[in-house]
Amino acid sequence: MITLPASIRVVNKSELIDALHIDNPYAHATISLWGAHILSYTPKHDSRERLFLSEKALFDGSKSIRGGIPVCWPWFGSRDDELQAHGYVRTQPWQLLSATDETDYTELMLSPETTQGAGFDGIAELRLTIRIGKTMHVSLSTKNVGEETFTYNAALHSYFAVDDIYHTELKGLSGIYSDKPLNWAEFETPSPYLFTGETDRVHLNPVEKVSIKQSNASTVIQSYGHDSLVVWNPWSEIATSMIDMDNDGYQKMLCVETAVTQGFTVNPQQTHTLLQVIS
Ligand code: TA6
Repeated sequence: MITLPASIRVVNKSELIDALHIDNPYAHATISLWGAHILSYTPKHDSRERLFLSEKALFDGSKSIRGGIPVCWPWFGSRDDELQAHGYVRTQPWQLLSATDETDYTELMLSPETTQGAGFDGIAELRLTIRIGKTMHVSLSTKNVGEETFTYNAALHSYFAVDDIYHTELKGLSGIYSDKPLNWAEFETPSPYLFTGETDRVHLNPVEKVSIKQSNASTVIQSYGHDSLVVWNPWSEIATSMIDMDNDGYQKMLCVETAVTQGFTVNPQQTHTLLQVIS
């Protein structure tokens, strides 16, 4: 491992999984080296945890960690029965390439053990760059280092913490969305955007700024390089059927995912970056 700056120490999440805990003048954050999975982010100016992490999240390597920010790549959603949903980099070890304390933030750069896997033929270099400061920047860069063009999908599948999903409003989205539970039928985005049941929607309006409004606070999410925002809450019945989610866990979370779902084509030597900024 590289030499760590003063703000970072290694913590053990399980026998298999180490994480990096960052504590700098602006924020606390924890990042699992398994999946480059951000588990928590709390800016110090308001001491409010921005991310939801399931109390029953598994750290045994059997599946992706439930909550935080899973990195979905090189596809989004299910591909076919043989291949795991949301790609294969969220369930592999990542390596820390660099970590530095800068004036306004701590910056880390990570890469997965491999970008090669069944279901993807591209030759790619993948980097996740995270800046922990008064805001958190999460930037996923995909570089084509091969000689053939490839097309990929991806998502920063962020689980945001909410006090109470029944008193949560998502602001900033409009236009048509495709509804997964209703066989991808298209509907107009509701206004106000409130939550009363299972929600699993791909909004093809790549708006840059949305916010999750709760009674006393708002979390602002800015997105760049995306073609969609995905909004997900499993609600009660599905949450109850999940081994890594409390029955009531759905009341404390809302996924707002900065995503490429329509396929982004990357030419040789080109880089495409998906960025989510959380404040
Ligand atoms: O992003 C929404 C979604 O694709 C849902 O359809 C739901 O399955 C969710 O992600 C969680 O997927 P996971 O594979 O992490 O259980």
